Amino acid sequence: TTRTFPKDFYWGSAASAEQTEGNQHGTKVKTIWDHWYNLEPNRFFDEVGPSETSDFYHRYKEDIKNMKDFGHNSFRLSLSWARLLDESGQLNREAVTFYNDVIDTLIAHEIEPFVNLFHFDMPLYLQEQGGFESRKVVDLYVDYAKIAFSLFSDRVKVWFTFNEPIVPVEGGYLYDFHYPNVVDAKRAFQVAYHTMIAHKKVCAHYHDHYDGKIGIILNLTPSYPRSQHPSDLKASHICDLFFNRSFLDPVVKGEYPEDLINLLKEYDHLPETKPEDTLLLKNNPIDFLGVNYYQPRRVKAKTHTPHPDSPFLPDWFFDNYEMPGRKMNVYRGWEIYEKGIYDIMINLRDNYNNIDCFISENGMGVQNEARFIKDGRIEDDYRIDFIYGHLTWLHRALIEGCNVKGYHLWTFMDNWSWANAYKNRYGFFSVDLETKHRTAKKSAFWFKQLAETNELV
Ligand code: BGP
Repeated sequence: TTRTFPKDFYWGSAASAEQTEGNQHGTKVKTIWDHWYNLEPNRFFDEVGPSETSDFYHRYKEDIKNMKDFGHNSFRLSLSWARLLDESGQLNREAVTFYNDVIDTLIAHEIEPFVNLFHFDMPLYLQEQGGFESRKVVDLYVDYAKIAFSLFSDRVKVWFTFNEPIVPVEGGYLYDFHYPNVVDAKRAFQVAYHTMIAHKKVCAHYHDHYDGKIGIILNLTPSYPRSQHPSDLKASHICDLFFNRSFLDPVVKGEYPEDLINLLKEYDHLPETKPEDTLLLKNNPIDFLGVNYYQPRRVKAKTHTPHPDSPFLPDWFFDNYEMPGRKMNVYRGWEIYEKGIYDIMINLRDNYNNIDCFISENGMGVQNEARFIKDGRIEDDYRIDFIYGHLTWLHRALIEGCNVKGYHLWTFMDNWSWANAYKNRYGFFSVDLETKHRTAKKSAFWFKQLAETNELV
């Protein structure tokens, strides 16, 4: 069967500043990642840091031409706060020139720029002032957003405030996989709450002054219970509250789920709020939701009661469950469950006003792809299968009335990643780490055909 996608469907890929730009030394202030990488290089696979990554900073013209040649009509990038502004809030002219030219080059190639303001890359000096635990940093983020809009929104019509805002909360304040790697739920929820306030303030400003679209990118992980037993259902409900609805509900519905508030109240973990937040939260909905989907969560009732002295964590309320027979991406340790993308869309259709959305990330990281080279090209049939499987379900969601407007692969070219450096490769293009030479993989040719015809065969 051939599945036809709408004519104006957005096809493309996504990337982030810290992971692709390189050119970190002396040209920008340090981010938490530059800092952490120097502190604990052993945490990172094969000692490739954000400085040694794909060098988009110097090669964006070639990359954008490749995007065009391989069917992209849209591309998501992020701006680096640490590159655009220095510690005293002064504009870095070189950064402005760089982003201006990236945006102009995209537009010249008829590729719509989707611009994200924050992709995990907190400037270190602001983390030292408390990061998003601090209201002052929230205000500085709003200032940064205003500057970005004033510089680029004459040409950029699709903006995002944050990528996966829950990840720095989980990684930095609950489970120790991002800097500042503390385990403290109270601080975690304060960061989550302030990130939401920052998001809402920026949406308010944007809607007051500009007429493009503004949204946020959330990683949604459908949380499937092991069984229909009430204890499993309850476990998966709580998991969903923490990992999906803690951001999705305030973003789309303007309020936090009551069950979540009650639970945090019960454990004395409610964040500090201000009276004026209520209206801000209630209003200022988004225009466009980016959905990152990689894997579902499978959840069962807790088998042991957590020790009351152990630090409070969301998984006090559920255990993860490995479904027998599940399909895995063994390199990343993530389950592959294509139907999850459909379940997310149906949930958005039925419970979130059928909000306009697109798949802002989906993809497959694989180690040692060089072993798949034939005649100089990586034959990544596994990636084609992965995309095909997800698009089949996405197409079904579309037919069933979901407002899904596009699909972006993570990522355009292999890049540096937060926890495993250059180990798992996700790109349509491979990058030679020594020469920085780019080579299209088989999936890039397959995607080109799809994007240029809108037909999934
Ligand atoms: C998402 C992030 C991306 C990217 C991707 C792949 O959570 O938004 O920045 O890194 O995951 O994950 P990883 O690189 O950890 O394999």
